[in-house]
Amino acid sequence: MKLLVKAAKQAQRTYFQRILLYRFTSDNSPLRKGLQSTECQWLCASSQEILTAVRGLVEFRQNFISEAEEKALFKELEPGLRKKRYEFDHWDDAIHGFRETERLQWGDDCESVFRRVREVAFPKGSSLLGPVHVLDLDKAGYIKPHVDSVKFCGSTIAGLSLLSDSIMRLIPENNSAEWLNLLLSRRSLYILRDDARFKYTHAILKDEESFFAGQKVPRHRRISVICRNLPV
Ligand SMILES: O=C(O)CCC(=O)C(=O)O
Repeated sequence: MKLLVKAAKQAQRTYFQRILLYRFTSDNSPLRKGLQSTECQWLCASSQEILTAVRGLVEFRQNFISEAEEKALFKELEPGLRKKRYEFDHWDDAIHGFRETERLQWGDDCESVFRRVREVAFPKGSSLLGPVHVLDLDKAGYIKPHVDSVKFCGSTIAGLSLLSDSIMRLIPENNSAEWLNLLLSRRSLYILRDDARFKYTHAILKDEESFFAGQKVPRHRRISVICRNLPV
């Protein structure tokens, strides 16, 4: 039985590792020191140029789901998540302090949320990756910079944030001196499209680094519910 559980876990890991292709940036990056930034309510960037470059490719919808919908999603997910342990020593150390699952079938309350996500985030008629990916980050968890695999995911990534605010950082792969910070508020939806998804790494910052425009954004346990389309 133990062996079966181990094999199933390994298979799930391999699946998600194929989805995520990791790229790392230096811890000494000047970005961490908060150089001049252009600020608005949910997007903060190192320069006007980079803001212009991602216009239309990074989208954010505050309060995309209601408190009742957040509760409904949590109620469906929590029993399954609770059975798993947070993993802090992943062999490739790419995600730290997480547990994850995927889900194909949802109750009616949740299904209506996904209908709305599909409507606003994905090009009409595009095929979505069947199961929705659910990532539960412990308060001490974080995701290092990576680009999702082009082999398994298409042009668009759309993520709902449950339980906590967090900071997502995007860095252009060809210029690690530039950056964008997205303030992903609880119950919001973010959408990364085309170049923002292919040419920028994205990361979820750890609590200690979680600042937006100079303000601390406490990172608690956070569940993200991520939809992707398939490559064409
Ligand atoms: O938790 C999130 O919203 C981001 C997840 C992520 O980086 C990914 O699945 O590629």
